[in-house]
Amino acid sequence: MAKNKDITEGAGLEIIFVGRSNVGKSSLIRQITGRKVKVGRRPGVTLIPTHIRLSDLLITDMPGFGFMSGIKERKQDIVKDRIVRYIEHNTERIMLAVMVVDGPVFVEVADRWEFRQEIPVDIEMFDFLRDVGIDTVLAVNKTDRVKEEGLDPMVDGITEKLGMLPPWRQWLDMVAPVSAKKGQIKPLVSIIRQRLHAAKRDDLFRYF
Ligand SMILES: Nc1nc2c(ncn2[C@@H]2O[C@H](COP(=O)(O)OP(=O)(O)OP(=O)(O)O)[C@@H](O)[C@H]2O)c(=O)[nH]1
Ligand SMILES: [Mg+2]
Repeated sequence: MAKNKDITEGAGLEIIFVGRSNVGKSSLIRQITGRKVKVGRRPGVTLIPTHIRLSDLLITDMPGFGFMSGIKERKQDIVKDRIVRYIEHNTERIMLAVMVVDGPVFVEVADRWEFRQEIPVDIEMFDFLRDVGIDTVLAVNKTDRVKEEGLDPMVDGITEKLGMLPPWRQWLDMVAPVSAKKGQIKPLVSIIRQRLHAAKRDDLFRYF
């Protein structure tokens, strides 16, 4: 834990990965940076953000929120509160948030929450990030699980839930369909590079 504290020292920029448990945040970070983020033995039990340091840039893997089997509801609230507090505390240096969703199941899960008249936790997080003024990108992961012709309708359904009118391709600068499993991560890497370029940090391209 002390190690984690050290690694953040002097970091001026940060990219955070947020999303429900099991959507593929850690897998994506690994694909993008070629570095493995430390993971706990059991998924969903890690309560603290984990970091990779690339020069003065931090890549942060947030604990997953939402349903986690075997984890009490109260603990889930603690996770959500910690994430919100972490973001509020570090807003200044967070240049980008990547919200990762499990593409093939997102709409179904969101519908279930809405049926119970609850706001899906990832939609709540997406709105929160934008409210605090953090540039937020949506990574629609696990696209390897849909047929090619099913991709556009799937992404349209997801973006619509997040308040972006279809067709989703008009949001190419903030929506990236990816497959961490297949290593198909180009759209997300392009967006990250574009943001780094805008921040005059082309020097960091060598890490991506
Ligand atoms: N089919 C498919 N499976 C994936 C993909 N990305 C990740 N997975 C699988 O999804 C599971 C969860 O991946 P993780 O990277 O651990 O997910 P996470 O979001 O970091 O999960 P937490 O740390 O629990 O919040 C693993 O079994 C991965 O192999 C993908 O693009 N396609
Ligand atoms: Mg993880």
